[in-house]
Amino acid sequence: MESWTVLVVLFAASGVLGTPFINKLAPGQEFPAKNSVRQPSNIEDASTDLAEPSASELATTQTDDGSSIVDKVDETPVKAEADPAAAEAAIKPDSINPIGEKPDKSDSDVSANVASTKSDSESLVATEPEKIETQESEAAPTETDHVDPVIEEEPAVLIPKTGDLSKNEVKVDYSGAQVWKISTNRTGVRAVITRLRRRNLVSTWGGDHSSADILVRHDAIENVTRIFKRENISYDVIIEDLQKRIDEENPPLSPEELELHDRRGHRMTWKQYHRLEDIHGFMEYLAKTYPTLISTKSIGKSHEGRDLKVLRISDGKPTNKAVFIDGGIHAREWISPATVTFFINQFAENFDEESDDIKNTDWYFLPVVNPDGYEYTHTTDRLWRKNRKPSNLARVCSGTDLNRNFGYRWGGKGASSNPCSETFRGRTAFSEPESKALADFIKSSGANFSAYLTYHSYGQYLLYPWGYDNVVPPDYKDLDEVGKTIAKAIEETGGSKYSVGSSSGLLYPASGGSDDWAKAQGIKYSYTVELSDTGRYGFILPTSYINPVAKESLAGLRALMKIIHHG
Ligand code: 0X9
Ligand code: ZN
Repeated sequence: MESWTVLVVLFAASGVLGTPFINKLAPGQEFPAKNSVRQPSNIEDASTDLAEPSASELATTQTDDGSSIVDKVDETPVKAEADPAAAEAAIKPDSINPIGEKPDKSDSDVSANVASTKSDSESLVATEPEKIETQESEAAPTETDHVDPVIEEEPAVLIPKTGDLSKNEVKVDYSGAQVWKISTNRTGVRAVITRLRRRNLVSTWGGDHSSADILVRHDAIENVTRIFKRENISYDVIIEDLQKRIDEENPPLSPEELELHDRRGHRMTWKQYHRLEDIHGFMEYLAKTYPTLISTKSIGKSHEGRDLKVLRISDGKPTNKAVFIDGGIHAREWISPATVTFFINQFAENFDEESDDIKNTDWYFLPVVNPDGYEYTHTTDRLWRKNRKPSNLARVCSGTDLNRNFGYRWGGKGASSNPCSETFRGRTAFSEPESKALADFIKSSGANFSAYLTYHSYGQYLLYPWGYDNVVPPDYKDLDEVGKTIAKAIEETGGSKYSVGSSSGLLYPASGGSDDWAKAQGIKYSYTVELSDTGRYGFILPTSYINPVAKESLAGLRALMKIIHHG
């Protein structure tokens, strides 16, 4: 009998005697819920009961180039969290924020830290009291029209984006659309991009505090080129024809290869971006094949009724650490579920040979947080980001950005109240079944998570909280140091270079993210990992990148686990 199997048997036996953390799973059983996560009492109450905008909230404004757009005058007050018992002590980083740009008018109070110090969470207790501001939570940010450097708040212009129009599900065609990289260091450049986006001529892909990647619609190229010329804005075309890239991105496997994989019991290959069915089939296969080690559980359903499937790997030792990893919050970031399933495969198929750091951990994986959006990117619109729940507002636009819907500082900067926006925050905190299920699971699982890792793309960043504003938690030095260790481990595999920093400082303020929420629950190592690349392919990363990206990410994960187990 293999040694880990002996261990499992031993611990399973101890379970009969009532040890609380044992792995009591019979073959095929789902893993049990546990009940000991420290839970700030009313995080959910952070939800805001926003009234739908009335006609009087809509006003017509003029754009600079004379055209008329309909702007929503968003003065709807956002109720602050009543009393976030998980309240963070926030520190203004003195060296972390590289944003040199003068913020938008509504952002002028960025430096006025919003923080409260009521905390029942050890890890959130301030270590440097002199730097902590103790403003009460009632003073949480109320502005909703913040313009951030990359993904900016948009007015409620009810212009449906691609994917909203096609109720008959015709595949969205990106022929002739281009992706441009623009340096945004010069004053005024972002304002121009914002105007173009409001008119739906371009949309935001990525970027950081000094550059923006934008998608320019085919029929807008002439117009946008003219405007950029007039404004003296230079740019690089990084993708000439987006549809061509999309067509080449995910070639089907040969029938022989398919047959080979089918016989193995599941269809996952990491040579392809797979449909949800293959991903879930793979998870079920592992649970069936390794019933004493692996189990799956549907922690809820998506809006369209798909399972939110978590896979747990655990040999059931009571001394194990616990780690939660998710992927696919944003539908179009295909490299994320591919990477998370790669981790699962590595640990599941080689558990015996794995290091103690891996074996002494209870692993929880949710590779596709947004299954409706993910499927939609396969069937209809490759570049869909949000979930697929229709907005109540005239049902014109669909989808909430799940990474703006989590109930910590929900409704603040960088999260839109416009259902047509790519960063729509949802009607209330946790209004979406997917984000709610994830949070409910973390709260109720009983696992004492040491780390929460959420995989996104792109940009090659290791981001730690806070995302909601340009402040950092009291232990940010730990997060920064560990982030740098992870980045070093990735680079040392001959891999990519990752930048490390707080997400608000390195990218842009964006509230309602899952990482902030996890941190506010007291999970010490909460990171958003923005996988490759840095913009050459962006979201349309060829399948040949799956293996190298996932392998280097695994090296980073191992480095984190070493710290979690040995300090
Ligand atoms: O904007 C996001 O949600 C993430 N970037 S992405 O390009 N994948 O969309 C960054 C999230 C960082 N975390 C928070 N702002 N809380
Ligand atoms: Zn993302």
